[in-house]
Amino acid sequence: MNRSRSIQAFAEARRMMPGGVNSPARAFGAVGGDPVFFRRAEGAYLFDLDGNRYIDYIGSWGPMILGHCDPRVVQAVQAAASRGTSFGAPTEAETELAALIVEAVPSVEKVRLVNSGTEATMSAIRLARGYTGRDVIVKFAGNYHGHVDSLLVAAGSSAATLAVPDSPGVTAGTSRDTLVLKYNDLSAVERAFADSGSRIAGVILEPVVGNMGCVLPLPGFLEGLRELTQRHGALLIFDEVMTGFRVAYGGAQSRFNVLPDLTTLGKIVGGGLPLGAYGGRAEIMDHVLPAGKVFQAGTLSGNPVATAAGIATLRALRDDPPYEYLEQLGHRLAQGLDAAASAAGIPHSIARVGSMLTLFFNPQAVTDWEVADGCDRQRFAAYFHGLLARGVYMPCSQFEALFFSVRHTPQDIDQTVAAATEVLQALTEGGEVPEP
Ligand code: KE4
Repeated sequence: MNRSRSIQAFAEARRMMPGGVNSPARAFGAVGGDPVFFRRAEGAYLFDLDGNRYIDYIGSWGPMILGHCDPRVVQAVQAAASRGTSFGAPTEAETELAALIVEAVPSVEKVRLVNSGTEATMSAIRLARGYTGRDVIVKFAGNYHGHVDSLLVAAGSSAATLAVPDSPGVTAGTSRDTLVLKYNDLSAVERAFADSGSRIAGVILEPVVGNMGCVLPLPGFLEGLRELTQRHGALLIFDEVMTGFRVAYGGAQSRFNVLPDLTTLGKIVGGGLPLGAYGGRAEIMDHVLPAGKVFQAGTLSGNPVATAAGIATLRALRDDPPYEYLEQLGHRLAQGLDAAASAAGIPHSIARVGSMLTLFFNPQAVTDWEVADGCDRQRFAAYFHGLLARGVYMPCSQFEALFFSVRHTPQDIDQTVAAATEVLQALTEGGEVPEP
């Protein structure tokens, strides 16, 4: 497959931007080679600078659940932009999007719109500390919550991929108030509360992890965290930036029926434009300035064009819920990949919730970062490139979940499984995957 224009573009990009990208997750750091540059996208497909078509399983790392260029979203964005791209003053669209979020997410009574998932989680932990008057935040290894200084400790996603769990520039003072525990290990959380419960402001987690690859909460884990935080007066924070509107219209909290005190959102809620949000019970959210004293602000927060994309996306998901269809596609893909890996005799495991899925090159079911870290990264890289050469664009890291959209078809899934079967077979036969 000729990708010469992407190679040229990457060389040019590297001269202008660190690593040639604006986010390390895109840099192919974990799989090697040059990232593909895209010119356009449509539905389930991406088209690169050389005109190659790919079935897209990244979906912009989650936002594109309706597929690329959904006409309802494009039309809403064009109309909003023609009325003005930013006022720095209140608009009714913000109230409308807030109302959609409040209606959809069971634990949210009030919400603040921001510009990214990172801003949402950064603000949520500041609010938890401001509301409780306590300092310590508990997080879990392999959970990624954006590039918030105090949470960039044993992070997942590209931090784990690039083996930089702690980043230079994050001071000891900043991470001193962060306690990192093992995901799915409730007894470790019980011990932490027994030791320092009166200092813990909040517990933040991905209720279904995407940033170790897809890792599910073990039965009782979410319920146990809810009970422990309640008992010790700490806030339970579900980082639903990835799972919000993905695993269910009401997010993981509605799928697992565990209600947190605060919820962070991003990705789908902005319909592919820069938008995040954090919300929770009104009596907590009313501590946020100007209603309360916890400072948080943003020039483009609630931006008219981004809110238009978010409103169009949530209305589409609310009025014609695609989750049953996504469940069927997810089952088909998981079955197909499992059969392909088994036929090739490749040790593996698969985890899936709805349209979030990961094929782990690890026979042990992945329940936490220690297990995830034992995956065969090299074999994953060869699998990734084998599929890429066959027009299938998987997440470029073992430690990311794949996503698909309502525009993917059973035929796309079958084409993906056929390519994976060929690649995995070649991997066991000689380790080299021939160009198609
Ligand atoms: P953003 O600041 O990237 O919008 O959101 C940060 C974030 C917060 N919480 C969760 C659970 C997330 O998954 C993310 C961002 N996810 C990564 C991919 N796993 C974004 C990709 C990237 O960094 O380029």
